Amino acid sequence: MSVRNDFKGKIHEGMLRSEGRRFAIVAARFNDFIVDKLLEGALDALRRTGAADDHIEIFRCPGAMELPGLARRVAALGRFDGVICLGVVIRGATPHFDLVVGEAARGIADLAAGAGPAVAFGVLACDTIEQAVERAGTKAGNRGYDAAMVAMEMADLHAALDATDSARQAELRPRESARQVK
Ligand code: INI
Repeated sequence: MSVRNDFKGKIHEGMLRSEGRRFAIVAARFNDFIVDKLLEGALDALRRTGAADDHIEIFRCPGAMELPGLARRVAALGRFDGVICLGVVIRGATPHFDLVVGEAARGIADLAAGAGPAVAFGVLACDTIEQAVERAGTKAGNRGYDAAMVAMEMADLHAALDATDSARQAELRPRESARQVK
């Protein structure tokens, strides 16, 4: 059976569109020749789906370890519908690979699970530079592009959920005030 064809109830799913929405890209500078390719991919995805350049802001930090802290500050500004986090961590280059990747992933996931804007994780964790290059616009796609698509889908879903939530609140309000009058 195909759920899409057979299911008669409501399916909540974001659309891949970014027109009128505001996005922040938070990108580390470490391994910047690869991060810049992720950044290009993310910008390409946002522009192709309708986001205007003046609705996109880029924030840079030294390394992937700094991404969660900066992304949290940026999300708290309150003007973005989506925050896209980009970085590249390469095992060969650091004995504290697991620490850097783990902290970046945990911090960004914490933020994504909060009540703020949609947050996407576009951090490459690779054994070699070649693997990272493959995932940044060559053999294996572009994870920056993918992360931007995730951010816009989730931003669209957040907006739809906010709208149903406010409709529900508006529906409840007259009943609540009627109850208080009694
Ligand atoms: N940061 C990265 O983004 N990628 C790496 O591969 C990396 N290596 O190899 O160490 C890296 N380290 C820096 C780290 O993110 C912090 O900037 C640093 O520890 C200062 O807090």
